[in-house]
Amino acid sequence: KAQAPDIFLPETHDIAGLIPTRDFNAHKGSSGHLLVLAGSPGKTGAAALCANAAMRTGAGLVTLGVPENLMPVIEPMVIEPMTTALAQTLSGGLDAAALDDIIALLADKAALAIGPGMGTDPGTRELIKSIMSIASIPMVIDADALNCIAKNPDILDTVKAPVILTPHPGEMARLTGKTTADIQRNRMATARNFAEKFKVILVLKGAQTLVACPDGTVFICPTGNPGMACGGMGDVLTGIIAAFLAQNLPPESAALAGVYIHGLCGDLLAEDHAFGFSASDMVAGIPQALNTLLS
Ligand code: NPW
Ligand code: AMP
Ligand code: MG
Repeated sequence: KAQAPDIFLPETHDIAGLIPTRDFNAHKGSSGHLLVLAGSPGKTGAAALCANAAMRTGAGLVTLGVPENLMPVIEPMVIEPMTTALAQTLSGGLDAAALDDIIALLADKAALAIGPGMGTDPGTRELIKSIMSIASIPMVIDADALNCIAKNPDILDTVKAPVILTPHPGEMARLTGKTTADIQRNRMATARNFAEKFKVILVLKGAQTLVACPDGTVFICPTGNPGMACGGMGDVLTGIIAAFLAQNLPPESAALAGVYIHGLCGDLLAEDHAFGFSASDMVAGIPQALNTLLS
């Protein structure tokens, strides 16, 4: 539904039409292989939530790359995703020395999700910038990957592939050098200007998440609720959007469908409890949200 020539309030049927359908002969190799780079000591949950959410959204295969010392911790947290150990910094985040292994991992992947719980060690910052300028597959850039480029967002001009950024208002403030209050006062213009300037899809999270496109179009998401104001929710969103990218949805559709279904999933959980549901509950609820949307 158009609110203004370039502002849209998507409805259920608009989103349902974006969801990928499956061939009778589909197999895991035809449903998209996603690479997730995430996690650091104390933030393994973010990595697991993101990878598990991607599986629940229909990615055929998910490979989760984490700092090597986290392998014994992460493996019991992710059953369906595969894991791979990568070089780490002294404080345990992913290190720039992991770049060659990551380039090899990227070769057969359909999409990349980068950032949840990664930390902002100098070695991690360097790695994230290198990956962004080398990768040629669609990517979702979230959380610490946003923080790592916040002082130098011009790096986005060097990215060859379609990019979806998913900042919450605090991360958006860091990206733009403004305060969180500035961002919240001016959400629409902030999201649109950034998307137009850097030719990216900018998802500005929070109540009524905005999806801003490079051509200046902005979608206002009607789903979601305050019960979702708790840790890990954004890490789940990143996995959902990245799974849609891996299944070949165009980036704008992946972002829009991802934000809508994430909010719908929260709304279904809030029918039983207004708050107190968790990001893990969201992961488990994704298939039901997809089913509700399509029924
Ligand atoms: P303020 O204070 O108002 O200026 P951070 P994080 C703002 C990982 N996680 N409306 C607000 O700013 C993530 O993936 C790991 C308005 C708030 O204080 C990251 O890698 C978990 N303002 C890392 O931790 C679970 C809003 O932002 C500040 C807003 C740090 O991420 C948790 C907080 O942002 C987490 O996901 C809103 N809607 N939302 C795990 N289990 O492993 C946010 N703000 O400092 O970037 O911290 O988002 O927790
Ligand atoms: P993050 O801060 O990265 O964990 O992301 C939080 C996620 O929960 C985003 O998708 C937000 O849009 C969503 N969320 C948080 N608070 C609310 C709210 N009050 N209403 C709707 N969605 C919310
Ligand atoms: Mg987050």
